[in-house]
Formats: sequence, structure tokens, C-alpha cells
Amino acid sequence: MSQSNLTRRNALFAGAAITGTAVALASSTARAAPALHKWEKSYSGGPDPTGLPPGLPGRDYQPTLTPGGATLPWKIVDGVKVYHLIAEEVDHEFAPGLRAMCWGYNGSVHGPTIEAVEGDRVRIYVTNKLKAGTTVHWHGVYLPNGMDGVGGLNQRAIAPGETFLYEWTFKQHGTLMYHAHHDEMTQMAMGMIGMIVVHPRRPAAGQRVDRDFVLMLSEWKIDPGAKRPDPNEMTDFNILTINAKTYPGTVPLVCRTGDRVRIRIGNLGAMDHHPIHLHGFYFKLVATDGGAIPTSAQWPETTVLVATGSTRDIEFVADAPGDWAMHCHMTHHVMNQMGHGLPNMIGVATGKLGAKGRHLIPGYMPMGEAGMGDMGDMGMPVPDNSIPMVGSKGPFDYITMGGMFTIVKVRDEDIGSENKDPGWYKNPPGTVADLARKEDMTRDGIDA
Ligand SMILES: [Cu+2]
Repeated sequence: MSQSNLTRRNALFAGAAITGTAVALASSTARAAPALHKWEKSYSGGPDPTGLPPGLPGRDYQPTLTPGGATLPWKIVDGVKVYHLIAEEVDHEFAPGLRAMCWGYNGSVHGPTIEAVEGDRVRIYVTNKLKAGTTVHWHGVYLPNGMDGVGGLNQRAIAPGETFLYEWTFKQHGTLMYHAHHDEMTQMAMGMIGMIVVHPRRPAAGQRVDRDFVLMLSEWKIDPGAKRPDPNEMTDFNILTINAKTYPGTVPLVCRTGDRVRIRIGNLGAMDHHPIHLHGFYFKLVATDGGAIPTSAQWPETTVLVATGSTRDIEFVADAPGDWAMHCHMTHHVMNQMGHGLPNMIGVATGKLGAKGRHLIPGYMPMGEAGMGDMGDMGMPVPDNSIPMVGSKGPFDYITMGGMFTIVKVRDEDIGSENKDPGWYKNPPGTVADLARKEDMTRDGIDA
């Protein structure tokens, strides 16, 4: 093994010694080769290092929250963290009124979040209870090539009924993902994806947060009334999800005023990138699936583009109480099934169209002359196993959003650590937009 390999590998675990090591490395190799750029130190190679003692929740890290999802349990055997993923069919609810037979892991769609600590030795058993072969790829993880999980390239597929073992030591921390890498188009579209969070071994003060949320974005085609997702769809996805839930089925992110909040967002949807917008705050983009962004290179944003096949970590201080929307800013991604393929009726004078249409189609009613905002609230019957195109009842009115939409709920009072929904925010008197008073309009010369 070359000296540079040894040095790189040691540097990963040396913590405070990294700077000194880098200097020594640069001076010892200066004559033999061009000086190393800093990016070369991010190289993941070298043999799998010996694991460190398993990192423990509470002592070594604060566990993450996966709203609407779960975290994969593990146990310690001889100093190694042991996990068991079971690939299987799952009857999954996307929102009240919409279920489908999907494929997931351990009874969950998507798979539960895998949580570990940098330096942990992990053994992950994967049992295949599907009728098709499968593999698991560990997206962004530095590991031996034969553990990378690309079917045919790195291993043979796990046949139905078989259990495979993946094993490595985490040499990095960050937000990563896992997904099937055999017949990807089918298996990922059926739900076989999940998040991985690796905590730093000794987090610096600046790496600690009070709430650490994990969100996976995805997209589906489920025809109204259909029992299964359609993995052959390429463009017209009609169910957009956060942790496999579509609004109003998404679970809010609950914070206390003043909390330092991290939201880790991954996207393993088939085709689309999602600009995720947070109301009420600016945040900083602090990490990608390639690692942490140096503080000097972070910049403030209110919308972060999460491309498919990538993760983005954002952080902010939740210093303003309220119910703050967080959603994809592509407007067709905050609609549900029924919004797709409708004729454009905006501005059409429908007149007697309804009565005439009913001669041809029983029950026909022209809709959408003034947009789609009223559609969810009309109480109209929808086809079996489908949900209205938008929304649910809010504290003031009908919320005309669906799909990839959730709410960050920030409260002054103690709301615990379990991410329990505290209900709607009670705005202080005089701080809610409402009908303008006549005296205000007169004073300001508003004639309406
Ligand atoms: Cu989107």
C-alpha cells in the first residue's frame, strides 16, 4: 500500500489531525507528483478500515425524525451494528382515500431510514420476499466495490426467498440513500427506496441541531381506481410524495421556537427535480450527498432544488412561530390525481352546457370555469380509491394544495420531541389578513 493511501485513510479518522496530515502529505509528495488538490482527499478508496465501537443514540448522536415514516431498528453483535431489510409487497396509504399495493421494505413504503455513525461497522441483511429478483444499492456510500449492489455488475440478483449480506464500515458522515438496483425502473417506481443518515463521530458544536428531519421525495402514477402504481409512466406523474405521503396525508414537521433545525431532503423519483420552498425563513444549504459544504461556501436560500438522485441538507433557526408551508414550487407537483388531463375551461361561459351534456353523459357537470380552487371542497363523489386534486380543510378555509406539500409547525410552548401534531397555529389578534376596514381604506385613499 502506498504511503498516500495510508495517509488518506488515517486522515479520515484522525479528526483534529487532518490539517497537519495534509501538510505532511503535500510536502512528502511535492517532488514526485503535482501537489494534491483538496478534492483528491475526498477520494473514498483504500481498504475497508477497522470499525470503531458502535455509536449510540443519545450519547453519540441525536436520532433523526422521518415524518410519516420509520427508522430501521438494529442490534449490536460483537461490536457490529446488525440491520435486517426485508423487501416485500406493502399495502400503502398515500392519504386518506388512496391506497395501493406497492413494494417496500419491512412493511413500510418507502423503506425505513437507516441511521448509523461514522466509523460504525455495519452488517445489513437483505431478505427478498418479492416474486422478482432484487438488489440494494447504497447511494453515495464509500464501500468495497462488491457491496455496491448494482445487479449484474457488482453481484448477482437476490432471488426470491434468498437473504444476502452487505457489510462495510462507514468512512463518512452525511445524508445518503438506498434503493433497488435491479430492474430499477420498476422497483423504484413501486417504492423500493429509502434514506441513510450517518452522523459524525464527534460532532462539532456547529454540527448539532435540535430537530433533524429526514424527507424522501418521489413521484408515482396511480390511475384513479387502480390498485397498483404504474411503473411504465415516463412523464405524467399524478401522485407527488414526501416520505410516500401526499397532502393531506403528509405529516407536519414540528419545532419549538428558537430550535436549530436541519431538514435532509433526498429525491429518488423517476424523472423530476423538485424545487422545495420553505415559507417564513431563509435557510442555508449545508451539505449534499457528496458531503458537508464549508461554512464559507454556504449561501442563504428559500428554495432548494433537489435533483433526482441527490440529497440536500438545509439548516435554519425556527425563530418565528406559526404554520409555515413547505412544498415543491412546481405547481403541478402540489396537485393530486384528479388535476391531470382536464380540458381548459377557464373563462368559458358554460350556460346551458351542463343540461345539454347530461343528455350524452349522465351526471355531467361542466367544471373549472374559474380555476380548480373549489374542486376539493365541492364534496363531489370521486372514483373509488382516489383523492381530490387539491387539499383539505384548513383553520380558515379550504387549503387548495395537494401533492408535495407539508407544514412546518413552530410553537412557543413545549411540544416534546416526538413530532406530535400540535394542531393549527393560533395567530395573535390583529396579525391575520382579513377584510379591509372602511376607515383604513378611506384614510389611504383606496377606492374599491
Ligand atoms: Cu416537484
